[in-house]
Amino acid sequence: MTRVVRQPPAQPLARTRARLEGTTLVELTGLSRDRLLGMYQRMALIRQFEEQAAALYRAGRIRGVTHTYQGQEAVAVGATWCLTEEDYITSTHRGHAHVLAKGADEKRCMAELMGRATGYCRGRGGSMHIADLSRGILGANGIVGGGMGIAVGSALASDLLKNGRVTVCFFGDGALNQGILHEVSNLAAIWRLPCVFLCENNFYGMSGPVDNMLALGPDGFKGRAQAFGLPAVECDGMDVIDVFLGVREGVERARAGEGPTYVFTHTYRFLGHHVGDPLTYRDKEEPELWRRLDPIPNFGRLLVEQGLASTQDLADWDQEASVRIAEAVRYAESSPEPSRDTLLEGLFG
Ligand SMILES: Cc1ncc(C[n+]2csc(CCOP(=O)(O)OP(=O)(O)O)c2C)c(N)n1
Ligand SMILES: [Mg+2]
Repeated sequence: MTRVVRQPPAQPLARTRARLEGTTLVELTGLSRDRLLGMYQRMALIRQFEEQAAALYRAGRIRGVTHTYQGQEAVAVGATWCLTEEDYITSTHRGHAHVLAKGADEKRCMAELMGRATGYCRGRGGSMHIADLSRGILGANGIVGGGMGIAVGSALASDLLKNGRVTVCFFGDGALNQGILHEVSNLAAIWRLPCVFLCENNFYGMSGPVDNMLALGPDGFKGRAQAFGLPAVECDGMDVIDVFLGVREGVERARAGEGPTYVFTHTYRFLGHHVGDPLTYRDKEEPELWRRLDPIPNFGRLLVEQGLASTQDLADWDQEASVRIAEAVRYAESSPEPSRDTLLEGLFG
């Protein structure tokens, strides 16, 4: 197996900075100042949630397996910032961030991770199974590629009901090799369903580097979409604005009845595949290189340069995020475990 040190893009937010020549962030994105600041605040909340989830898992206070998302926050937030509350997402085994970005409550998420009755799935799903249908969150999923059929089913329902809702299907580079992807891409393309296939290429599936796992033609990732006659966009997954602009193209196309789009984001998970991963397959130098592109402080600096926030604001929002997550942990720990008499509830067969 080859072990290459993957070089990150030379400059953080390079694509956004290039687009900002002669304009402002508000003009470039069409987002209000509050929405732009909200991107930073949500990414900070997700980072704190993930740091706490990892610490709690290591301390034995969360059972099962936990996959965290530090480094990839720009993808979840950039993508969901294109959506309305009524739109849908499907998520993955690395899904805490997707659901938090779509507006899930951090207290109920933390309670789910800790197996408590107040969690989104009453403590029965755990880290990989958080759903909140009231916010269009159709579920994280422990099966790689498991969200894809659900996403296209949801897009078909929206198409039949003509309700104008779009579904964003999050999945990893590893899921690009799942058979279901080909089935649903074909169907969604033929029926021009309103969905966006959002690939988070973090360069590894479990312990397998993407170079050893993924056969790509001369057009790289986009070639996969071209095979279905679908348009594709490639984004810097460490740049929340670049992700937002890329996914928005897909969402607009879907809403206009023009069918699905593939969005390939290139991003990086700073930590292991799961908490406790010994990371023997990755060079130690590599995450350090990518940390220079950390999507949160780099976006914070841009907000300050744009005159939208002060460094003190950023520090305050980081602090607020850690207070909210500490409260979420307290809420979860003071919640009861599911009682024995509910053991048979929610079973189908
Ligand atoms: C169908 C299926 N096969 C294998 C697994 C075991 N597994 C869990 S995560 C994972 C790697 C997924 O990689 P990727 O899609 O790139 O997501 P990432 O972990 O990088 O976020 C594998 C193989 C699984 N959960 N489901
Ligand atoms: Mg991956």
